[in-house]
Amino acid sequence: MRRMLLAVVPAFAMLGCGGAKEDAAKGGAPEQGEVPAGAPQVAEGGASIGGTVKFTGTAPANPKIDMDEAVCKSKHDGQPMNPQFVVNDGNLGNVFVYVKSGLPAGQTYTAPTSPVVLDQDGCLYKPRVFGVMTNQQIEIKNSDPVLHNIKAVPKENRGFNISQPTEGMKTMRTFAMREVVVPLECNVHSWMKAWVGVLDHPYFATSSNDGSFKISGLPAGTYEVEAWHEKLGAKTMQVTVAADEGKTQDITFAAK
Ligand SMILES: [Cu+2]
Repeated sequence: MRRMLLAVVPAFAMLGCGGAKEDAAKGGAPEQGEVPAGAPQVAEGGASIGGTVKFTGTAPANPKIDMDEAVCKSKHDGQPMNPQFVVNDGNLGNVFVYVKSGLPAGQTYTAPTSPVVLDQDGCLYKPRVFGVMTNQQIEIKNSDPVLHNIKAVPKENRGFNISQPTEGMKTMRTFAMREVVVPLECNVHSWMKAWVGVLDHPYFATSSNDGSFKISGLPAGTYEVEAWHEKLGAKTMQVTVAADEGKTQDITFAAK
């Protein structure tokens, strides 16, 4: 079975600048922030499952945030909203899509060496929904000059509770066990919530603001794929891909 570095090499190839070789010489690790949060780096096979997460019906209005932190409020255009529903032209963002079962038995996958960055910015988590591999570093950083307290409340994993009182603080954490999803919350700001899907393989994605998602590097097979949304719950489907097939699999959630 082929083994390839998917995200690192193409990312540098696209840059087309002299920096790529220097970075490669340092071990190929990209600068922080170059790899999208949760992007798998190591993958097998050439098939992909991608498409658009759609939303039908009328999404509930996102709640207004009573943000008393002026420095956070100043980072928002107007009234800060709690982005529970990211709906654009009938497409739904912040849906965690992942392969739930069907991968070859006994196959193990190595976590990327680059961390996934979870930022606290404008008293919101960015990203709000993301994936990480087991034992992959999560870099939790505070971009606000206010106290945040990050608490993980998993069921399978060891939780944590971290205080980050100053701007620029960074703390690294990992989760050892597969768990979809682990809730994260801030004990200072009740509206601050994030969710991380922890998987022992790299086949996951989070839908963008336009609803699009893509899971790449899959071997041929029949997979149980699950899509999870913080308010709408989970949906599972069976998807079969042939070797090197780019399968389009749209997913539809309906208003409750
Ligand atoms: Cu906070």
